[in-house]
Amino acid sequence: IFATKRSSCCVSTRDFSRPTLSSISTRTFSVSYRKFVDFALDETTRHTRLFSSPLQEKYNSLKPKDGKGEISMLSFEAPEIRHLRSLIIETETMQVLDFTVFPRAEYDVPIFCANFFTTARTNIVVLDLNPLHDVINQRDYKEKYFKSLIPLGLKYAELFPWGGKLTSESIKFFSPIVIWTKFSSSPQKYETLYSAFRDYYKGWLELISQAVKETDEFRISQNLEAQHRYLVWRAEKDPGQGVLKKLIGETLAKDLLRGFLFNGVDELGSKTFNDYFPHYCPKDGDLNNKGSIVGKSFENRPWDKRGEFLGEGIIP
Ligand code: BLA
Repeated sequence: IFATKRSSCCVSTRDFSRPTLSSISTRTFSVSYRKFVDFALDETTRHTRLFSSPLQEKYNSLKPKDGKGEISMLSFEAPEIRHLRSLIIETETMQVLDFTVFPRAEYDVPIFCANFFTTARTNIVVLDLNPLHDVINQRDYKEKYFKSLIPLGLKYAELFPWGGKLTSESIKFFSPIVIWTKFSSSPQKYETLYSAFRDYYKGWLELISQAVKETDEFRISQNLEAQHRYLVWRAEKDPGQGVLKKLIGETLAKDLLRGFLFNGVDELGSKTFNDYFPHYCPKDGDLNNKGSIVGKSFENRPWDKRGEFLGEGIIP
């Protein structure tokens, strides 16, 4: 379907052709994130028409340098969705899901974000509807999208304790319902994570389904810039970069980040990392090798039960 009907075909639930997945060996992995992606795609087709993306042809599947395991990619578009993409890494030692959905610039709906890194022992998890605009100072934007979701966030905040200090800058990309957590691997936790993923994704689909398409050019350009800023942040600072470089080498990792995972970073705007995040301003000019100049903060969850931000020292 990807090769022959790419731009004209409306994908139904049964049409998903996954050449990359069928070629994976039958070895049992302790955890697989494939059913998460299956769920999301099926659920999306209940709400909108999903088309395979032109990126699918190039970004399909990759072998790690050591030949062990597989990296699988899927990529779609829809009338409201600029880019829905998933990356699954399955090796003998890790399972990774990076599943993100970027709405088109006519929508100020949050960006759906699921990043799960799993080894035999531990899990590093971010699950969120990343707000496109400021939810710390812009009450109207926060209420518009998150008021109805606060109870969902509270439910999972109990089940998934706060993961501890993180790059302070990241908190501005997170919402009051963010799940940021680390936990030891167990089947129960995996099932709870699957349940959280389903609930958050259904919540996001409700938002995008009900969203009103923006026609005001200025607002559209603001949405576009916010999307670009997000892409620039993640393409530069994603903590998964080190793992990707180890698996496939620096050149391929960079291409995967800029061309696939954060596609649009080189096309949707011309501002640079320093334009958007001047406070990083590394003295030696070496942005890539720096962690955060701002540092790590937020030992505890900085949102209260009403979704009010409790943190201090956030750069506006
Ligand atoms: C760690 N991943 C983290 C951390 C966060 C995120 C907050 C904690 C460390 C830190 O903050 O520096 C995720 N940060 C995010 C997300 C956003 C953000 C989603 O700002 C969105 C705005 N993680 C992946 C992938 C891999 C991965 C694809 O998403 C591997 C291929 C690995 N994440 C990974 C690893 C760590 C990590 C190994 C621990 C190492 C570290 O702390 O640098």
